[in-house]
Amino acid sequence: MAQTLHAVCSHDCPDACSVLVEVENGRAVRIRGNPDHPVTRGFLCGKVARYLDRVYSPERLLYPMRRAGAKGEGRFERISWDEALDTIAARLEAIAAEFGPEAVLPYSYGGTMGYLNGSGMDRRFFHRFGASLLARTICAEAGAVGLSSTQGVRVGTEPEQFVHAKLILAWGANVKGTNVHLWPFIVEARRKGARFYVIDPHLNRTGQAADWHIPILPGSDTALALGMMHVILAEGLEDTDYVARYTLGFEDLRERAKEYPPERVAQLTGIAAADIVRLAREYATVRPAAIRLNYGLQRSERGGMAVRTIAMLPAITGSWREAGGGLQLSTSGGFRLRRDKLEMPELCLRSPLGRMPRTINMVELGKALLELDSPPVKALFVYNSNPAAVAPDQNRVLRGLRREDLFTVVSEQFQTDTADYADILLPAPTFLEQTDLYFAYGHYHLQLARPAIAPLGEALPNVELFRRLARRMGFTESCFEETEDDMIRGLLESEHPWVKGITLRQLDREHSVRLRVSEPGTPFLPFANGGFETPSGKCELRADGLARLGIDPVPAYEPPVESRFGDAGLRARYPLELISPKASDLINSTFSNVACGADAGSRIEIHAADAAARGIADGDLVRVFNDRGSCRLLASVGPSVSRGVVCAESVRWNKRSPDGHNVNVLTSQRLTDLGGGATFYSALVQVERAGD
Ligand SMILES: Nc1nc2c(c(=O)[nH]1)N[C@H]1C(S)=C(S)[C@@H](COP(=O)(O)OP(=O)(O)OC[C@H]3O[C@@H](n4cnc5c(=O)[nH]c(N)nc54)[C@H](O)[C@@H]3O)O[C@H]1N2
Ligand SMILES: Nc1nc2c(c(=O)[nH]1)N[C@H]1C(S)=C(S)[C@@H](COP(=O)(O)OP(=O)(O)OC[C@H]3O[C@@H](n4cnc5c(=O)[nH]c(N)nc54)[C@H](O)[C@@H]3O)O[C@H]1N2
Ligand code: SF4
Ligand SMILES: [Mo]
Repeated sequence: MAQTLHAVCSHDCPDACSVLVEVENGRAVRIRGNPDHPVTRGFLCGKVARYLDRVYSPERLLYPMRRAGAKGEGRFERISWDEALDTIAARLEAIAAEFGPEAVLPYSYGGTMGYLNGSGMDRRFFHRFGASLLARTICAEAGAVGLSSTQGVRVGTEPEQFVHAKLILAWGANVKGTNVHLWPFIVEARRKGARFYVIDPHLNRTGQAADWHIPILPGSDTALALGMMHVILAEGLEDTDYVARYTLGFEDLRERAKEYPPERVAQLTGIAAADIVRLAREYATVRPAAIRLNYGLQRSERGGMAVRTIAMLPAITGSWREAGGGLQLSTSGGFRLRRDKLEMPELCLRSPLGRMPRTINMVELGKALLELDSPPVKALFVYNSNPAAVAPDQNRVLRGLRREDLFTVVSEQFQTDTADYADILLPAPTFLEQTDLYFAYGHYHLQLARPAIAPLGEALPNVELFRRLARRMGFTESCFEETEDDMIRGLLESEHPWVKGITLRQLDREHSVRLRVSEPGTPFLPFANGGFETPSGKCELRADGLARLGIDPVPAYEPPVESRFGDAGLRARYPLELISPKASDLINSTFSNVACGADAGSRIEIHAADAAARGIADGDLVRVFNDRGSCRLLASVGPSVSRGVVCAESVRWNKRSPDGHNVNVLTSQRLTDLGGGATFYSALVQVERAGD
C-alpha cells in the first residue's frame, strides 16, 4: 500500500518547496510538488523532480569509513560508528590538549536549510568544545549587511504579491534558474499586462524570456542605481511624502545622485544613456513596480554597496506602499524564531577556553589552513558543505587539505571533492530521511518535515552525529540530550508577533504555516508605513554607522579592483571579467554527480569578438587562467555575454572537470566591502585555446 507523506526540499534554494512523497514498503517511489502549497503550487525543479535517483544512487555513502590512501586520493575502508566516533573524539581531545580547542574549525554551509541539521546540535557541540567560530559569509553576507544598512531587516515583497506588479525588474536574479517558483507569479502578472525586465551581464534563460534584457557590466550596479536616482530626482518622480516621513538623509543622496548623470553612468555600466533614462522613468511611473534582487550582484567586490543602493529605490518612489511593489532580496528576516535557544552561543563560555573563541571567515579557508597561527588549524570538521569545490582560491584550499598534520572529518551523502581529503568520512541522510523545521529565504511559510523513509545504510543526521559526539566527549549539559521535538519547541518559544502562537502540533497537522506577518488573506507590506529596523527607524539613505567601517555613508560607486576599470597591471595580463553564476541543473556543487547535473559547469561563454581574437571556435577546449590557477572548459561562443566578459556557470565537482579543477581555482579570497563576503564574480582571467 502506497502512503503519501510530506517532506520539504532542504536544498539551498529560496523556494523551500513542499514535497509529497509516495512510500511503498518503506521505499520512496514517487516525488512531486505539493499542489496545495501556495508557493510550490504542484511542481518541483528539474533536479528534485528526479530526486529519487539521487536518494537511491549507488554512489550514496552508507557507512563510516577511514582513509586508506593518500589525502585526496579518495580510497577508504569501512569502519563501525563506534570506531569512527572514538577516533574523532580522541583526536579532537588530543588537539585541544596540545593546541587549545580553537585549533578545531567546523566548516558548514548550505547542505540543508533545516534549522536542526543546519545549525543545531552541531553549533552546541562546537560552542561547548571551544572550537573556532566560523563566519558563514560565503553566500549572502555582503547583501545582508548592505540591505540591513538601508532597511534594517531582511524582509521584502512576498512572492505571492508579484502578481499585482505592472513592472518587474529581475536585478541580478536568474528567476527561471535559481528561483523557479517565483516564475508562475511573474507569468500571471505579465498575463495581466506587466512588463518584465532583466538587469544581468549574462543572457540566461530568464533574460531570454524578458521583455527587455539590460546587459550590465559586472560589478557596476551601484552606478546604475545612482543613475536611475539622478533621473528620478531630476524629473521630480519621487514620492515626497514617503521620503519625508520614512527616510533619513534624502538631501545627501540627492546631492550625490547629481554626480551620476546618465552619460557618465553609461560609461560605467555599458548601458546606453537613453536606456538608463527610460528604465528610471518606467520604474518610477509604471506602478506597482517590484524588484526581485538576488545575490548575484553582491558576489562582487563592492556588492554590499550595490545592494544597499538598489534597496533605496522603493523608498524613493514610495513603492513600498503598494501590493505588488517593493523589493525582495530575502524573506529570511521574517523567521523570528529563537535561534539563540537552538545554537546556544553562551556554551562557549563553558568550554575550556572560558571566553568567546576567535572567528574565522569561511571565504578565507585557504589562508586559515596555510597561514593561521596561534593556534594553527589542526582539525577541520566539514558537514553541509563541499569547500574543495565551492571555496575561492582553490589551489590554496587544496594545499591546506593535503596537509598531513590536518585531521579532517567529513559528513556527506556522497564522496565529494572534499570527502576525498577526509581522514574519517561519515554517511549523512537526505531530506527524506530526517526530521527538520525549515525556514525559507524566498517566502514566508515555516515548514516541518518528518522522515518519509528510514535513513539509508548507517547514515546519521547531523543532530544525532553531534549528540553522540557530545556524549563521547563527556558533555553533560541537558541540551545534548534534547530530542528533535524539544529543539523545535525551543525555536518556537518566540514572543515575536510573526511567530508567537505557532506550535509544533500545528506544524505536524498542517506541515506548512504562513508566518503571521499580516492578517490571513491580506498582503504583507513590510514598509508601507515605515517600520524600518535601522538605528534611526528610517530607511537610511545616509547610514552614519557605515562611516565607522570606513565606508561612505551615502552611496558612491567604485569599480572592483578586478574589473575593466580596476587595476591596470592586472587587466593588461588578464583582460576578461569572469562571472560564475549558478547553473540551473546544480545547487552549487550538489547534483554534479547525478545525471541531471552531468554537463553543468563544463562551459565558458565568450563573446564572438573575444573568441576570434584568440582563435577560439565554438566547442573548443580552452584554458582559463590567472595568477591563482587554471582550469579547462568548453568554449561557448555567442552573444550571451558582452565583450570583455566571460561566464562559466558553476559549480561542478573538480573531479568531473578535465584537469581536476573547476572555476574556483580562478576566484580570490578578497572580501567584499561589507560583511566580509566572497567576491566570486570579481575575477580577471585570460582565455586561450587549450594545447592538444
Ligand atoms: N538551480 C540552482 N538554484 C540555486 C542555486 C544553484 O546553484 N542552482 N544556488 C542557490 C544559492 S546558494 C543561492 S545563494 C541562490 C541565489 O542565487 P542567485 O543570486 O540568484 O544566483 P546567481 O547565479 O549567483 O546570480 C544571479 C544572477 O546575477 C547575475 N550577475 C552576476 N554578476 C552580476 C552583476 O555584477 N550585476 C548584475 N546585475 N547581475 C549579476 C548572474 O549572471 C545571474 O544571472 O540560488 C539558489 N538556487
Ligand atoms: N565560483 C562560484 N563559487 C561559488 C558560488 C558561485 O556562484 N560561483 N556560490 C557560492 C554560494 S552562493 C554558496 S551558498 C556556496 C555553497 O557551498 P556549499 O554549501 O558547500 O554547497 P554545496 O556544494 O551544495 O555542498 C553542500 C553539501 O552538503 C551535503 N549535504 C546535504 N545535506 C546534508 C546533510 O543533511 N548533512 C550533511 N552532513 N551533509 C549534507 C551535500 O551532499 C553537498 O555536498 O558556494 C559558493 N561558491
Ligand atoms: S531545489 Fe529549489 S526549486 Fe528545486 S525542489 Fe528544492 S526548493 Fe524547490
Ligand atoms: Mo548561496
